[in-house]
Order: sequence, then structure tokens, then C-alpha cells
Amino acid sequence: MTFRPRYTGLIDRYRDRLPVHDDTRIISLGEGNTPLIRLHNIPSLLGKEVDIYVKYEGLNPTGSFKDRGMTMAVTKAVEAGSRAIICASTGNTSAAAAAYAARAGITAFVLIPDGKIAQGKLAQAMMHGSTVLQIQGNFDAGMKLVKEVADHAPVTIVNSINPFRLQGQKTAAFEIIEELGRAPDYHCLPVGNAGNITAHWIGYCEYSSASGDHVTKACAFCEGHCRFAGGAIVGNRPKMVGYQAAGSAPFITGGMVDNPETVATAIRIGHPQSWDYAWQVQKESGGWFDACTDEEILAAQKLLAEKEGVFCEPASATSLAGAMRDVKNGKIPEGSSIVCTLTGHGLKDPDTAIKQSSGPVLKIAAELDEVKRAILDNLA
Ligand code: AN7
Repeated sequence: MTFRPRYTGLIDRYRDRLPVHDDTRIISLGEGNTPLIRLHNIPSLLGKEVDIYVKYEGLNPTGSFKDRGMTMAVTKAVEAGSRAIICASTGNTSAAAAAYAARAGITAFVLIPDGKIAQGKLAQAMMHGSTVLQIQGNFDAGMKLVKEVADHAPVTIVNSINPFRLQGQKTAAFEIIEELGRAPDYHCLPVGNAGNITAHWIGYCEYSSASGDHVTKACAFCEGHCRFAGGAIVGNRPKMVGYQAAGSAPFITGGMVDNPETVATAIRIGHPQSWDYAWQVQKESGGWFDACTDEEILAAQKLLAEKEGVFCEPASATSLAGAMRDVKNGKIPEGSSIVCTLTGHGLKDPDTAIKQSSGPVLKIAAELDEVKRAILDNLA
């Protein structure tokens, strides 16, 4: 029997490409190393010859991709001597901030929109002992306050405007390339602040010889934090495709949205913080932005759960909803390999899931006959 070395998180795994020192105290919960699942049933339902993979980021320690960025942001905050972190959040950033602060033994303050975050995320922020500030305003209002207060109080901002966040998040692209042996042709993501789509592009560029300038000169996105340790690993980069919820789609309307609305509360964001970066990613990669309606998002979430056994939260399903539409209409051609990032776990938002479930819960007497009849009535 051979033993594999214990996986100890993405900073350890990619330390030669991340801004850490040998003696940096790493704050980790074993994040990263998430499954890349090849879809079996949905491509045939679409009737198209495409390879669709989902990168199941819901399997990170706090149930979303935010852990990748948060391990870096909190590690660097602690290294700099910070005793407290703060973020505005639609829920997942606050869950991750709360957990990593707990791990580090520092204080977390999280600003969340009143009544508009999924129950699981609220439970996490409370359970990990962060100070929850529920504001009468949306994410964008919270973000504005966080930026202002950081000048007046000794707290480190851990929203994705903190450049270490994107450094951690770029490792998802590394993992995908290492598994596929190349970059996919298309990488589809849900877009809110657009930090994650930017981070993935940093990662793809860093591993690719197609980005010669990027790996030899200063990276346009990383504010000097990339450490281009290795050479190129693959020759290609994907087209980056960002999908937004129709009611909060500044990248599609072309300007900021003041009252964003969507069932996908995680991406209920009208003033994206990585606006300029994301446009640059779109142009450099040759990808595009598009919007999905709430109906399309929920249908994709359900289809994925019912046909593939993968449960993601509504916002995450936006990547698949958009990809399915663009495969059907031929914008993504047959023969393509496609990765859709599933940014968060379905259990984050049980209320929305239960509300839209079609399968009725059958109430029966605790008797053999009734169970038998239920089985015979419901066999596929
Ligand atoms: C599940 O938690 O902004 O485009 O405050 O939770 O990088 O913002 C969440 C964002 C997609 C969008 N999917 O990513 C927050 C927050 C899920 C998310 C996004 C978020 P970005």
C-alpha cells in the first residue's frame, strides 16, 4: 500500500506561484482540490457533441469558491499583523471570512443585506462567531460602507478588491489544466463582482504560453502579486464567458444597475468591483457576457440535480444555464470542451430549493401496504 501525502490546502500546493514566504503562517482549512465532474446526461439531452465539465466549488470547506481567496487574504492579513477583517457580502464571502477568521483567531465583521441572504450562509456567519451587521441596503451599499470604514478603523478588507483574494482564486484554473492536460475551449462562470472570472484568467494566463507577455512582464491584473515561478504548461487559453442574472446584469446593460434583483441572491450585485478587469478579460480571451433569467437559472439548477446528481446553489447554476443555451444555439460549437464553475453548494439555500421542487413529499401511514403502493405508483 502506498500513501498519498496529506492535502493541506491550496497555498501549500501552489506556494511557488503565490505571494507567501517560507515562514508565512498559513491559515488554511484544506480548501481547493475540488472535483471536476464530467456531465453524462445533460449533453445528450441537448443533442450536441460537447464535453461539459462542472468544477464543483461547493465542496470547499465553507461550501463555496470564496475559500480559495479567503485562505490567501486572511493569511496575508495575519502576516501583516491585522487583528480584524471586514467584508460586505451577499453571503458566501461572509461565511468564508467568518470561518477563516475563527481559524486564525482574529475578529470578523460582515455586512450583509437585510433579509436577502440564503439561510445557510447566515447560519455560517453566526456559527463561526463573526459580528454580523445586517444593513438596510443591498450588497453595493455595504461595499461602499466597507471601503469608507477601512480608513477609520483598524480592519483589513477581505472583499475581492483585496488583491490576495484573486491570487488564491486563480488556483482553480491551475487545477482544471492539471486534470484536463490543457485549458478547456470555454470557461463559463456566474458573474457578480467579476472577481472570480478575473482570477481564473490570471490563472489560465500564468499556465499558458499563449500569454507570453503576461508571464514575462508585469501582470495587468495582479498588482504585482503573481510570482511567475514556472514556465508555461499548456499552449491554449479558454474563451471566458460570464453569465449574469437578468435582473442584475450590468455587464449586459453596459452600465451600473442601482436596484439589482434576482432569485440568485449571491449575484444580486449591481456595481461590480472588478468592472474594468472583467472587460479586459472578455476582450483578451475572446469571450462574452450574457444574461439568464431567473427561470432559466432555476431550471438549470434543477436539471443538474435531477439528471447528474450535483446540487449547486442558484447563482452557480447561472454558468450552466448560459452554457446550455449557447451550446443549443451553436454559439459554442460542437466538439468544444466546456468547464462551468459551480461556485457554491446547493445546501447554502435550502428554501429556494424546496420551493421549486416538483417531487411531492408523500405523507403516508407507517404501514407496509402504503409504502408498497407508493413504490409501485412512482417507479420510473
Ligand atoms: C455562489 O459573497 O460577492 O463575480 O459577497 O457567492 O467573483 O463576485 C458572492 C459572489 C458567484 C460571483 N457565485 O462571483 C459575496 C459575493 C456565488 C457567489 C458569485 C458569488 P464574483
